[in-house]
Amino acid sequence: MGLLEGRKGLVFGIANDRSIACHIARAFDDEGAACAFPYLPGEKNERRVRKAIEGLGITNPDLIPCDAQKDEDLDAVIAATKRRFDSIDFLVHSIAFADRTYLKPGMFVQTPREAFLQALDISVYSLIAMAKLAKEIMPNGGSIIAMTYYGSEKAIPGYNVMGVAKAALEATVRYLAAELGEKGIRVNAVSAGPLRTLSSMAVGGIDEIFDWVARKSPLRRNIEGGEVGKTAVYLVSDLSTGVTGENIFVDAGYNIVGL
Ligand code: 0WD
Repeated sequence: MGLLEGRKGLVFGIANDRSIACHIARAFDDEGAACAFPYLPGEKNERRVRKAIEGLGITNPDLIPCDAQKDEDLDAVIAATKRRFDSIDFLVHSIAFADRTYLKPGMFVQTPREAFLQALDISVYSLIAMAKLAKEIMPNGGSIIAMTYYGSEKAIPGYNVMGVAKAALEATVRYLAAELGEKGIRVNAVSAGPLRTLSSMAVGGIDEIFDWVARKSPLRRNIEGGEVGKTAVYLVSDLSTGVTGENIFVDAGYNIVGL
């Protein structure tokens, strides 16, 4: 029997088969969980998302269009989820966005207000909005997971406004964990090492980051998506019932080294 047998929930953020959310969905499916998948609306996007999920062997996936900047879309996701599952046990927030013009070394200081607000809205505020709605359909408690990166703590060339967003996201995880704990809802972040996805390719200088991690991390390599998936399983399963408000690094140990 799988570690997540009988559990059901939402996985936000599959864009294609490389998405971290896709690795998480695969690991959840392997452990017996049932997932529904909100995705960024658009015909082309839907085709890619469907293909990625069907590639996991999940036929007829529950796809729910949702632009995380729109409250009405988030409301619709919860309504559809209630119809489908009645209640849920987990929610994975694996979405982020920033205008790539400003994700280049030397461009942080140029970040316009609009790009800043958009990055923080999609990458951070959406977690608060999702948690507010999800708690209504988590009567038995549950687990919420957000994806973050070390650029929240240290200045990583090119990560720029996204680093600011991740710092805010990590603080948001702690405040949500503190407030929702009495409802039995745990909220944690997973800080993944770099992975080649649509989002990470937008970060100028990403190839140098991969090379550096492979040379300098304690494990002397980059991580694999499946390793994030396994940690997400841990955070949703009963193996982690005493864990909330944490930021768990899955980064081959890179964050512990000084040089
Ligand atoms: O190295 C990496 N890839 C790392 C990613 C290291 C550590 C953390 N992360 C984080 C990202 O910051 C993000 O929070 O993991 C999360 C998932 O990112 P990903 O899997 O690397 O990227 P991707 O496959 O592009 O998925 C992110 C998706 C979007 O993709 P695109 O490429 O279409 O922008 O977030 C979704 C969208 O599917 N997204 C939205 N969803 C709903 N509403 C929105 C939106 N407004 N904007 C973006």
